[in-house]
Amino acid sequence: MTSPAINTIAAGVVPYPPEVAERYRAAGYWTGQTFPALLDAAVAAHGPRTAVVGTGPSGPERWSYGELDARARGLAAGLAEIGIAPGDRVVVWLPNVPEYLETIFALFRLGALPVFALPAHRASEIRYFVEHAEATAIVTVGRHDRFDHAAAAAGIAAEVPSVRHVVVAAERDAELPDRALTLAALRRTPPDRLPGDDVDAGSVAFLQLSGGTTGLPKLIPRTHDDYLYSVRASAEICGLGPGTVYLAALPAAHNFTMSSPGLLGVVHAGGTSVLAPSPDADTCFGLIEAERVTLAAVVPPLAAAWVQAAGSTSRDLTSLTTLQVGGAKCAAELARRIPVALGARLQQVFGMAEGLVNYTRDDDPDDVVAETQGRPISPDDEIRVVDPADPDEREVPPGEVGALLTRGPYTIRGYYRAEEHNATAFTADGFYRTGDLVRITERGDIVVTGRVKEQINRGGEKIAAEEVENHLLAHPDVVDAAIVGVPDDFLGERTHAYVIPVPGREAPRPAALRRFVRERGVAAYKVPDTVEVVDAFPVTGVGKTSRRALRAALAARATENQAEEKPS
Ligand code: OOB
Repeated sequence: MTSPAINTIAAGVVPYPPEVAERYRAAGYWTGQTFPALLDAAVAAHGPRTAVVGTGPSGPERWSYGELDARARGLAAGLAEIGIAPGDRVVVWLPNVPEYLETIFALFRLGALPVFALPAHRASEIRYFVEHAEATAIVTVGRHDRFDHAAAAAGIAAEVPSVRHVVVAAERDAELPDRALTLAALRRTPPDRLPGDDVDAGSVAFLQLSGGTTGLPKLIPRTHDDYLYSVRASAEICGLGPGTVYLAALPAAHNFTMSSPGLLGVVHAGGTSVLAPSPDADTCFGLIEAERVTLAAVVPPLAAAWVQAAGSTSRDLTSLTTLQVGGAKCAAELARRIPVALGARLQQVFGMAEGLVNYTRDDDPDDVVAETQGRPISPDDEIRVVDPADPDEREVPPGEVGALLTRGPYTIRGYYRAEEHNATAFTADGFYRTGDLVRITERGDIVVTGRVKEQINRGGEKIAAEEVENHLLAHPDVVDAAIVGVPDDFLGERTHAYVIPVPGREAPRPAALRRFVRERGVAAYKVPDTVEVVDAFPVTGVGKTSRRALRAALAARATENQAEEKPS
């Protein structure tokens, strides 16, 4: 007798229309595979092969697929014992340690949903994820990057009633805040069957973070069916196999690192993932040489730093066959230098946590690889390029720039518990408004030319202007604030804050305002790079005063100034 399949969560999730889901199944995209089944298949086919290499709290680790699975099952048993159940949300706030994979597969084995936080996030962001997802636990590390994650998590747990447990990847209990548990203390002998074995592949597997355009980041519900389709197809496009050695240089929890084809693509292919504790060239070149890494994924500023460092390295990088660059626009000049400097093929990756991922392909001509952001994974990824000024969103003529809308077998139909926002982020017929400006070349490749969304892309790290403005507005001496992206040679963009002080009071100093934002507990990359105190915002010609118009005018002025500063 088979038990009825578990549907993890449904409330707050916009489902795919049944006839669309049926079509994706019939086409063979959605296979019914779940995350536990993905690991089962890897263990069956590649059990003794090395799955993961990295440095955890107790030192260097090297686990086979069999060992990774045994750890995940053991941890799942312990988590079940403390009450983590199918459908529970658990915030995973871990740096690139092997325990990251152990933790997410333990949660998948329980049918519990990881909520992926970035290691750079701080208390204000974590508290929001915990509250919004009504998480029952937080899994984190102790001190990392000069910040006590465990203490911060314990502080949040004490304030948010839904959180019953803080679990820490740490060696000794002595290092822990009160009532926190170590991963090690939770490991048990697992039962033969765990709840995750009965999870419906059509239900939500985890909640991923959006870069965000409004005040607070949105949570993205991805199903087993949709996500694993993108993982398997990505692994195929990128030619992964048991011989693949993948270097995770960016945060493991980012969608690029996780699934494009990333750590999960490697599990599907039976390859090896090497988790880099830091993305810098020194660390990564050392790992490339030591582990004979074949594939790595970076954002453009990192690619530039690696290209620079390659000139003087004594490390042997010859194993590296492909460097993937994505998360932000890769300049064509940088793209052309990558193969020369690193001896590796470039692959551009234009993706988004909401779904759609595009790759340049191995057999694309060099110019296409250098100058485009590739084409979609799936023949059923629907792409519309529309006039952003047209209320009817009519498509622009072929080859012209427009706003990118997309719908397809691994693109969400709505954010989690965000009905109001969904009404503007998605069209009535289910297309996601990406906020990116693109054009499609004659060959069908996508070129990203800009964006219409209120987001700053700081070297791949996404910043919602409004979120940072709200932090500045919390300062008692500030009446108004506007954050703009300023072109930056290294990062692509950095942030500049314009701040209007309360009249009659002494204007706060820029350094004090930056410290104020940092001390509110936000990721360091969101702290404005520069702050300028002004009496009023420059007004546009038409005299519009909406924040959007203001930001556009300020951005234009910043670009002009930069051009003036740099006579060519
Ligand atoms: C990836 O995902 P997110 O969710 O952090 O950010 C998505 C946004 C895109 O809408 C676009 O604005 C920008 O990041 N972006 C790019 C890009 N890749 C992402 N803009 C220009 N060129 C590119 N190659 O960033 C992400 C997810 C999966 C794979 C790769 C990246």
